[in-house]
Amino acid sequence: MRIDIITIFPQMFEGPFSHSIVKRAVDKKRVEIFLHDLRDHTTDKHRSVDDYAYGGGAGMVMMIEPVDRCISILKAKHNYDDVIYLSPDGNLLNQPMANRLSLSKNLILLCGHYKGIDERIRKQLITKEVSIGNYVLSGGELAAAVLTDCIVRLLPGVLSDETSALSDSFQNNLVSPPVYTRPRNYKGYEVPEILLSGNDKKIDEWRHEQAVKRTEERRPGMLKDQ
Ligand code: 6GU
Repeated sequence: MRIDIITIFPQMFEGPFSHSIVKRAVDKKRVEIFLHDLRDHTTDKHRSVDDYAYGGGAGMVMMIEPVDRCISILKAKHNYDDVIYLSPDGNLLNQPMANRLSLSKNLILLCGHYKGIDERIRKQLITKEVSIGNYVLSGGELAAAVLTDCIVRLLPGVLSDETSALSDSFQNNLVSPPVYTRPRNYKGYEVPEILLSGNDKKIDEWRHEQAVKRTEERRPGMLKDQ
């Protein structure tokens, strides 16, 4: 997979993409991630990417021209499955959406800022709008990093069998059961006896029961999210 991210803060991605699973996926060539500084696609000497809103009001608006120029250059070289705009009013990201997006070959992610982006970008250039939750971030960068992580870990060969994405919370409409590691007794807090029994069948049953119980308690509406 190829992911092109258009942003005015390319450095914001250095941390999230140079560690852990995303780094491993890049190293194993399961994904190529390219960061594009929107300011490199401006034509004026101030390299401005935003301007005042027509009709007045507080807040600057991201201009269409640099975005269009950047996207056109990319589209001339690659076919994109989607051009995604990260926006708090987009479709809420969930696991089924991530699963679907992970089947893409090439994606463009556009990070917005300021009061928003010129509506013509959304109408003419964007094919999907994604939000990562009902709260407002300062810009689309952190959301794009979240979306990238969530997609990339699903790509074939990125996770090992033991950490397979199939056993993730949300993948079977169930959250994960509790897990424990050494020591067996920590300051009097014990590990459930069943996990020490060596009976794999019983352990699987227990884990499933716990997952169902937790899902009912914590995510009663989970089935409805699909
Ligand atoms: Cl995608 N962008 C911004 N700015 N805020 C958000 C978001 C995106 N998703 C949730 N909050």
